[in-house]
Amino acid sequence: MTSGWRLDAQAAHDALNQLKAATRILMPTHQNVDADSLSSVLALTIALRQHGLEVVPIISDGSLPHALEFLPGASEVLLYTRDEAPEYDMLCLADCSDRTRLGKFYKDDPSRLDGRVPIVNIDHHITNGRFGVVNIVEPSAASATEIIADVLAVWGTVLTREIAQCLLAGIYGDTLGLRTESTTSRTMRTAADLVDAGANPVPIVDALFRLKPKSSVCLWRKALEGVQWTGELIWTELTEETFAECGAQPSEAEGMVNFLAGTEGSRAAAILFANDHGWRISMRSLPVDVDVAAITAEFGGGGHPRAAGVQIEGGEAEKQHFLSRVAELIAEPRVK
Ligand SMILES: [Mn+2]
Repeated sequence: MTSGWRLDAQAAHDALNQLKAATRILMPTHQNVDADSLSSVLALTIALRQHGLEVVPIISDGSLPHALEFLPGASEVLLYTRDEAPEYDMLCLADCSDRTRLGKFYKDDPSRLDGRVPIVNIDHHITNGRFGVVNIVEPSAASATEIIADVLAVWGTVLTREIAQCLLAGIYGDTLGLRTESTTSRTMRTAADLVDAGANPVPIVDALFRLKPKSSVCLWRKALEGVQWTGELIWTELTEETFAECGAQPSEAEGMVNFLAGTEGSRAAAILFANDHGWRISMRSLPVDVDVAAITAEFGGGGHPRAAGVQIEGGEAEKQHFLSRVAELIAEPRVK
């Protein structure tokens, strides 16, 4: 696939000027933090400190997944709610398509994101609400970190080995190791430049795709035992009890939906995470004519054409309605 985007250099300059006006910048991850989110935050934190700014990185819903502990600087990140958020007069968000993506940090006090504290918004989701004073939104970029690599070049940031390692981890995380449809030649060139700057793909591949705790095997076994089909939708459900029985963290289920999405006879895959008000649903598709961003948008969710999510409120009836509606939407057009 060819590369279809070019960074708006003026927006990148504007972002740095905004950030320079702050006394302290708070940089929260999105909820269910993943490699792209945390790597974006860590790379920007190191970069902005290099430019003399005070930055506090914080994980917005309280837990750092074990698989992300290898990232340079990860051990210093605050964990909201274990740690108090400090005073701040600027927010810098990366990889957040909307403000509710900030999970508990948002829910505890939505006024935090009402714009009174200016927001610099860097993202690659097509559904991004452009809620910042500066918005750098490039839906053709494979990851937020791919955009940040270009932003740092405009800023004149010295690309240290630590920054390069974070950025490459973010790109690998969102592209499953340069394997997704979103991966362009540009993504690959950026990845290659990061390796030239000292990034090492080996620990990234090990941490993100190979090493796993025993609890993950327990969780995957239960999830696979529970696999069901609604039409051409393959899905399974995970409850908080299942996570507790296995001693597993929510992040340990992240790869499962990608695994299911490759199943012969399916057109889309879903994992339903039961919570106290319904289900958080993560969806994937392989066929290019199945747009899960559009499908989840019908229920108030969003994301990318091949990877998206949505929260369904209610009980068993709402769940069944969602499943059968999705099955209807993904059904292969029959040739007459
Ligand atoms: Mn991302």
